[in-house]
Order: sequence, then C-alpha cells, then structure tokens
Amino acid sequence: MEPNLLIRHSLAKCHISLHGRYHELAPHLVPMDYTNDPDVKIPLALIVNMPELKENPFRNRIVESFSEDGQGNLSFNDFVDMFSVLSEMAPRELKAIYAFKIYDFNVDNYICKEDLEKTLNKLTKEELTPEEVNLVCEKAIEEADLDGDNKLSFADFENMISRAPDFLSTFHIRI
Ligand SMILES: [Ca+2]
Ligand SMILES: [Ca+2]
Repeated sequence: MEPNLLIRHSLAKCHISLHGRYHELAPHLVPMDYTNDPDVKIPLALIVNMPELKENPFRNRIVESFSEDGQGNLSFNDFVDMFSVLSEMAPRELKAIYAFKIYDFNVDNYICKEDLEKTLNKLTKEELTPEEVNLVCEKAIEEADLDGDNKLSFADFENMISRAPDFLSTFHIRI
C-alpha cells in the first residue's frame, strides 16, 4: 500500500523508539538485533495492554485489523503500521480504510446493522437502550446506503463519515 509506505518513511525516526516499545512488550520474544529481520510476533493479549490502547473500546479489533496472520499477533512491521495509521499524521483516507476494517466485526467486507450496533454500543459504553441503538443504526444505514442493499460498502461508509468530521478521531493516538 503506497500511502502506507510513505508514512512509514516519514516515521523512520520513530522506528528506533517504536522498536524499543515493541521489545519492552515481550523481552523474552523480541531480540534487540533486527538486522536479519527475524520472524517474531507478539500476541494480541500483550499488545492491548499498552497504555495507548488499553482504554480504547476497539483495542482488540484494532490489533486484529493490523495483524497480517489474522490471529491478532503483530510482527514489528504490523506494529509500525498500526502506530502509523493511528497517528495524527495519517491521511484521512487511510484512517477510513482501517476504521472500516475495525468496524466490520464479522469480516465480510460490509458494515451491516449488527456491525453498527456493536460499534455504537462500544462508543456509548452501552448507555443506550437496545431500542435506541436499533433506531440509530437503522437511521444511519438508511442515510448512508447509496445502493439500497441495506448494508454499507466502503463507498457507503466513506459517504457516512464525510458527513461526520469527528468520526475518525476515535482512532488517534500519540506515539
Ligand atoms: Ca460485516
Ligand atoms: Ca449499500
């Protein structure tokens, strides 16, 4: 992914400190010497305990979305990608791509009503009644669904978030 690569370059300076953080998470797994690109992965359970993530209601989905092996384990490259996309410097389009992945709980490339309900429950810390959640999600799909198939494709999703400028700020963290 090209924009990803670009950010990776601009964040080159942060790599050393990021590698320090990566190593710190699992000193018994991660060698200090990365010159031969060792095949090392850190499990989700250790990553989601980082201070940057542990208060985030989407922490498990975030880590899963960046895990190339799909099991929630992060290689150092996955780890760098995650911090790059979540940084405030990341372009909005890139954030949108990952936000879509994160909200697509059942990983079928669409955001359906059930995905939206889970998202809303996490965002509102389950303060809404099931009826309210149901109503808000129905309305959101109705408004954003451009092709009328009652679920949100990525194009529909982009349409939805373009009308809610603060929407993506859930995915900002500082390195
Ligand atoms: Ca889905
Ligand atoms: Ca649709």
